Amino acid sequence: MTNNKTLLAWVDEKINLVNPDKVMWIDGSEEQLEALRKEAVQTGEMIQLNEELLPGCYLHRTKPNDVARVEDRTFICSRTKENAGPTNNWCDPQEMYKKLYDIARGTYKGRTMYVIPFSMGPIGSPLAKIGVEITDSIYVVLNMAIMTRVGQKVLDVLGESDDWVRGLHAKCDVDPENRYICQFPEDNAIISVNSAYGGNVLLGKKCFALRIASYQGWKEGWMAEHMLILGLENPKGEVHYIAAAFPSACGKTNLAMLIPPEYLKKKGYKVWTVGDDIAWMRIGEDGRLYAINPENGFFGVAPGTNEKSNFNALASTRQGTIFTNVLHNLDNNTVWWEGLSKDLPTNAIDWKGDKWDPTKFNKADKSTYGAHPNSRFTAPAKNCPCISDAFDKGEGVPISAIVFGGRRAKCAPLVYQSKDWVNGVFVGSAMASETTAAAAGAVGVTRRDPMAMLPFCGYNMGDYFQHWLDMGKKLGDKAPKIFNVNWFRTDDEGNFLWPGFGDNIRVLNWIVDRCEGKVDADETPIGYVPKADDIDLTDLEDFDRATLQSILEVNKEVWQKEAAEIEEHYKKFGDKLPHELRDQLEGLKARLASL
Ligand code: GTP
Ligand code: SPV
Ligand code: MN
Repeated sequence: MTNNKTLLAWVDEKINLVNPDKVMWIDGSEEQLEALRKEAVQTGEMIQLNEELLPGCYLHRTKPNDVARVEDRTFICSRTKENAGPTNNWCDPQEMYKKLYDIARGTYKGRTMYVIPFSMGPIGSPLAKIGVEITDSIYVVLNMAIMTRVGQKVLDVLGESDDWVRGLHAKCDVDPENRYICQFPEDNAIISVNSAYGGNVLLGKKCFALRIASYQGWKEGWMAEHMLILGLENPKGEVHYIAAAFPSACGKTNLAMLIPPEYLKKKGYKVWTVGDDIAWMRIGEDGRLYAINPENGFFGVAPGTNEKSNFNALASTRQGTIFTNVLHNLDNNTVWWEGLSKDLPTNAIDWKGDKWDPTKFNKADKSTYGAHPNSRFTAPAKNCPCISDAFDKGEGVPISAIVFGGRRAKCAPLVYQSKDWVNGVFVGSAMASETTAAAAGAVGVTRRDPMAMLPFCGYNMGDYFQHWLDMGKKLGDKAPKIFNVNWFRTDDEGNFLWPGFGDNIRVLNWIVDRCEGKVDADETPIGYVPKADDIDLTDLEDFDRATLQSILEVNKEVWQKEAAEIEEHYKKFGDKLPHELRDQLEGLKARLASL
């Protein structure tokens, strides 16, 4: 399939290491993929679902100890510890290679080695990059074939080039004690052992498109970000593109596929999806920032997805989709998860593979759930009813606004605009959010997650902040405007105050109006906050302007506490913290003091 010497040598080396019975190169043909699906069904690795209701769809269950990313076992193995920085686990690369090779050695015995050439971004796009993943998992092959562009076409574009990312995955015994997800930024290399779950093993996604790519972007002058990309079309037919960074399970897929409320739809508002998780952004010839989605599918959170909350995501999963760790409804051989419908299936198998007892279901107790809280669907982007025309275009879309956001029960207002780019970088660097089920560990704990990149930045986060500042200098007055949103403010009983989902377009419209200089705002110590009359609340039931006012409020005491926490957070970066950001913090403190 290829004469690329660096690639052939690497594959040979890995064959000698893991010792497979057979080697299969993934050519991207439907015949080859179909044969693999059949094999996975035969061995029980996947269950084929109802051919009429869910054509080409499969269910897969991972081991109960392997259901999310594992941040404490993820390493950035740069040559020096300083390059990994204070927010990443680090290990000396030579030491880690040895450890991982010892773990992986001989583990493909009795198994097939699959070699997957893949492109992140439309094949041949100037913004795209190529990787090759070796794996012993058919599940990984079939997911990669949805999430990326795979096969011969990629090798044709690669030619003799040495510019490709090396990804080695070995399931081994799926032993959590020996699980490691390691990035070697200077070597363009990734090694993942002892997992068979999503972000740990689909190496094109977080490992390459964020951890390795963020490092490449730093070196090459572009940005790899944990951002959705959407196009907001107004009644005049103009489309403004917005990129938004929210931490895992904080609403990127939902926002990217938003359906406007009926009356705005009638007026002609529409949202087009370019991407739901990752954006690669470069400065274009006209000096603006252009973004592509390097992925080809959606690895989306299943729970909470339903016809009403995210019609387009659900529609995307109706064919050619792999479901992971959802509930299997035996009555009609389909799938179900909490929040899909009110009726609980009565004849079903839960995500662990046990008979499910719906009478025991208790919303407050996750152990009674049929689907795992981080259960996911892997759906082809082309299934999405609102996929943007620009999705497959390699040149990317010009970004008007960058939006940060997270889950904050209190503190952050519904939306505010930063004063300028540097202030926006400050806002991103200080972002915090309550943790979710997307990573192993406690859920609901507030932590600082700069630019939603805490688990994904492949180098020193102090340098990453500086890179953001440098990009702003290059963009000058063509820089996107930077905003912050929070859909998750709650009342004292923990109920969400803002309706969210489709109604978030009311906030996006304000954001675009601000970009166009069409609407005024109130200046506060943290930035520009909407005047309550400027957020359109037409047709919103159970939500009044007084509540809106309450979630737009910037409270002096709350923000002084926040500023103190930011100061604490900044301490980790030591000398690496750009002085502009320290000045920003001092500025915020001074403005709060005089409030
Ligand atoms: P990753 O794929 O992990 O990066 O997550 P994501 O950021 O794409 O999050 P996603 O859109 O899948 O949403 C995660 C959870 O947040 C789901 O349970 C949604 O139902 C919920 N959610 C999304 N948007 C909103 C919103 O506007 N309001 C509220 N209350 N919940 C939301
Ligand atoms: C996330 O956790 O941000 C995801 C899912 O998008 S995973 O691919 O597992 O990282
Ligand atoms: Mn994500």
